[in-house]
Amino acid sequence: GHRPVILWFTGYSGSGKSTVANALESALQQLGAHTYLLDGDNVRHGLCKDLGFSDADRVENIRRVGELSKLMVDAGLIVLTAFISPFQAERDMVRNLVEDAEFIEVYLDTPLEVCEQRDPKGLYKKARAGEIKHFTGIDSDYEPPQNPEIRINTGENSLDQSVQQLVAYLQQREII
Ligand code: GGZ
Repeated sequence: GHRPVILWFTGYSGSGKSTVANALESALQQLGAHTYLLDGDNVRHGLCKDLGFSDADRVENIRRVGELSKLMVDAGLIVLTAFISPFQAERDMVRNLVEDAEFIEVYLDTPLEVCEQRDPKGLYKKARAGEIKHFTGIDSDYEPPQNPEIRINTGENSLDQSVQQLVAYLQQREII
């Protein structure tokens, strides 16, 4: 069994949010937990397809994802979300939608230089060239979490180590 929670991943593009969240989801499913992973791939083409990357659109994106996550927690799932979610106010808003014990902020504290070096989709290069506007870390803000439950630097830790850190935390909190 497990307790329903939101595992809210936040960090720059290329920081490892989706990679770590996907690997953690597999590990949780192997333990028999019922999970759902929300990210840009399954949200920005549907529920949020009217939204872009202005500050206001990001705020609305996170508001919708937060409300959806709350419903999924009410349904008993472990919800993993992988959005940049650059602003503390919106992350706190989601935290306040659910019980204290049901929100776990996971900060992918991978330095911007490492994310830009990885540049898996070539987006940083385009942002530097001015071909993409309002790119997080280049010409759009990212507010680091003030009090994240978990901090992970994927520049210094392997994927297995990151997943282990999260699984150990969830076991210690008796969530799984
Ligand atoms: C940031 C952008 C932008 C801009 C497109 N700024 O690495 P990716 O490609 O796959 O993940 C990024 C994703 C960010 O969407 P989110 O929904 O997570 O953002 S937020 O939480 O701020 O609403 C990136 C791609 O979309 N992308 N343009 N200008 N990321």
